[in-house]
Amino acid sequence: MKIGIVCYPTFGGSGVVATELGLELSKRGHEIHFITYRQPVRLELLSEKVYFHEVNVPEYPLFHYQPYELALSSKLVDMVKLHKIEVLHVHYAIPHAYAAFMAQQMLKEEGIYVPIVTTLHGTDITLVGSHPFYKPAVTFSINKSDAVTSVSASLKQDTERLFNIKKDIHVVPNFIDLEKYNHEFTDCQRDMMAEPEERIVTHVSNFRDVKNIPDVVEIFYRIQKEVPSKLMMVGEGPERKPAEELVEKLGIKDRVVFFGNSNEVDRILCFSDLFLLPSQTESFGLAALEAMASSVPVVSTNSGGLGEVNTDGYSGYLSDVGDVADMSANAIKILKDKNTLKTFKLNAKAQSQKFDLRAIVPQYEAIYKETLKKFLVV
Ligand code: GMT
Repeated sequence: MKIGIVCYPTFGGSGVVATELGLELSKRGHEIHFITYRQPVRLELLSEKVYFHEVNVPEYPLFHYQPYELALSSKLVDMVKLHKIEVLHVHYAIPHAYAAFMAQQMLKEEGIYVPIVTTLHGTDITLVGSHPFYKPAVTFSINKSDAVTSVSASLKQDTERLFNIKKDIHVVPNFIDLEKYNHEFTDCQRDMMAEPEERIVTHVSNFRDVKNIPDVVEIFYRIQKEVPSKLMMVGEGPERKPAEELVEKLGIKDRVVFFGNSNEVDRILCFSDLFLLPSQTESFGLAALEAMASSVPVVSTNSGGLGEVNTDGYSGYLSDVGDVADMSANAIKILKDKNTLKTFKLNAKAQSQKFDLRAIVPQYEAIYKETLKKFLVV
């Protein structure tokens, strides 16, 4: 099949899922066309089965806002025609589903029919999409998609609660390539980061408000009082600077490392003992899954789809949003005793196996096939 993938090419989870999906689909024999404004960060290798088409938005002084979705729709029309793309899979409703619908209508005028599969990732629904300024357009584009998927049952429920949806939403969870995590780094260079008796606590995100970054620092502050430990903060975003200030204020600067965005998250996870994810909301929590695949237990909130990924008392613990005391106590429980930590590490790894891409990617393939079949009959 020839599949066009539209996504955000940045470090965010939706772009990562879209890129990994495209790469795996190409290994399974499909021809993949990424159509976005920059080469996706995890897309290192282009091949005869993987193409990248850049969407350019020329600057024009009359426009206060440059019309990206217009440029994207036009690019989609051109690419579908040029490469005979059979299915468009758009990740993140705004503005991708909307732009894809416009492209579909333009192509229809020329007798070309291409179905749209839209994957909802979370913030496109819970934070941005439900805002009154966007809601009518998001509702419209979801209902006009030929198939809709969401990354958790919780996100499906949120979508149905917040929007007037007439489509059936298929739940297809985030996934990981477990083989990539079966690395046996002989040396994670752990000793560069911590003393042998210290535990390593890690947080990875885009440092936005929704991640509750001050809670990460506060939880760690309580942990390090009980268990000698270090905190690894990975990622970049608006909450990084306030977090650095808080770390300074709490007098724990020598115990915290801020890495910024990193392409070596797997190495950092390799030497980590615990992952913190105290988010206000999280449709799935890909970062938590990546941690578990590296045998790192997760202390998180129970918001959104996190309970579908992290099992309380097994792969980690779940607490109410903002309950820093409970999350700290849970973290200490895991870290304090060597045997308990070992058990949680094994459990975290076992839990991640439920989300192996070999089990999940065929679900998307089945959706493409089914959608194409229905679409061509109508
Ligand atoms: O986590 C983020 O803020 C980035 C965001 C995105 O859209 O790229 O991630 C969302 O999609 C991921 C992939 O499906 C999910 O694993 C994340 O849980 C989700 N983030 C939120 O719901 C806050």
